[in-house]
Amino acid sequence: MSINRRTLLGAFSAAAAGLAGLGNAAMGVAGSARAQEAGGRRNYRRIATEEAFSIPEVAEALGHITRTAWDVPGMRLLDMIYGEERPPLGQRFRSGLLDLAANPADRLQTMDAHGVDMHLLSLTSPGVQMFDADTAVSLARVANDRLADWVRQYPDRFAGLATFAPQDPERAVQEMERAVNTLGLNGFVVNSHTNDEYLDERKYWPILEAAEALNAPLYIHPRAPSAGMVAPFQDYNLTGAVWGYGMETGTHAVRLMMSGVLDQFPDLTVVLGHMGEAVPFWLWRLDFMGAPSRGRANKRLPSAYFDRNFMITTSGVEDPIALRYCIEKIGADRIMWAIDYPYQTTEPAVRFMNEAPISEKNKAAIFHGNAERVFGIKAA
Ligand code: 1DF
Ligand code: MN
Repeated sequence: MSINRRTLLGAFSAAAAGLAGLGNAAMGVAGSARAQEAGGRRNYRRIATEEAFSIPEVAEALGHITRTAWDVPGMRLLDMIYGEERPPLGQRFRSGLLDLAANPADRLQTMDAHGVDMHLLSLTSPGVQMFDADTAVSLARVANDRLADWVRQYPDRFAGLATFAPQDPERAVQEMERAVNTLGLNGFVVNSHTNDEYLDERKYWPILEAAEALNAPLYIHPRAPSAGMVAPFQDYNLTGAVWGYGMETGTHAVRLMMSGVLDQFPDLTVVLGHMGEAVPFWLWRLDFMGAPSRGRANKRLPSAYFDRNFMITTSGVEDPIALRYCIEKIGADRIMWAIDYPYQTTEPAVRFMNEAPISEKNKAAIFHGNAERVFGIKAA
């Protein structure tokens, strides 16, 4: 997708959002609890774009890993959620992750209580990427089938990013094609490295090629840092969302820019969570230090790849100053709202965007218009 088409479509959906807004105001209470806003606040369609789930089969397989592979980065969190003895936080995460499998009404109730219209669902990190290839391939299929069932059952409440097993790129591509062409899912999630390898490696190019050809975004979600970088994150428990996730995933994104791999896939859309995993803050310096004139693998400035190929979401960064920086730096048409359910609570994530000191037009784009355009979600 070219930036021109993107820009045009963006202008179109912003205009459509304005019309929808008038419609809502004129209708008053639209017969749905979601139409009623706390404090009489202006109503937006709210599409949350990094919303996690699991299924019992994957939870069980991750439980097995916690009993057999202690020496792997990020195991502390996995044990909290999937181990036998779970602290209250681990139990809370686990119930949230498995609520769709248990009873979708539970999650819908939380969404309704806070005016969230839709979750764009993805199998929670580390997905199937810690399993042997055969297990990963078969669990990815099961997870995608289950996900497609929920989307089919509640088409105006759930959309979904498909999982695949990078351990076997050829079968990954088959599953990616099935996920879009047969299941109708909206894109893909990959949880950063796989067996300490990154997607710029040539053996993973078919995955990038498939995402581009299917016109389906690839959301690079965090996981704990790869073995080669994890050491200084270990002793203070920094491997997780506190710092390790962002450093790992930001590094993955920078590798895609600096390897030149994106010259092969100019129309690929990559999505980064967590306000862009710090990359937007680094763009000026990346361009200065990483210019192609310094004899590097990238043909273009890092920011040229970032502008052409990347979108970001607000997951887990409810900071209005960071949001305003990103709007100014990369543009509101490249930012999408997210909660990161169940790891973040819904109410503050909604309030953050409700109260963000930004224009109504930008708010509509970030709350729903950009997600509709980028993930092919039917406008409400
Ligand atoms: C956490 C955060 C866990 C995120 C996640 O998946 C996750 C956490 C295991 O708080 O431990 O996806 N996150 O995206 O920030
Ligand atoms: Mn997340």
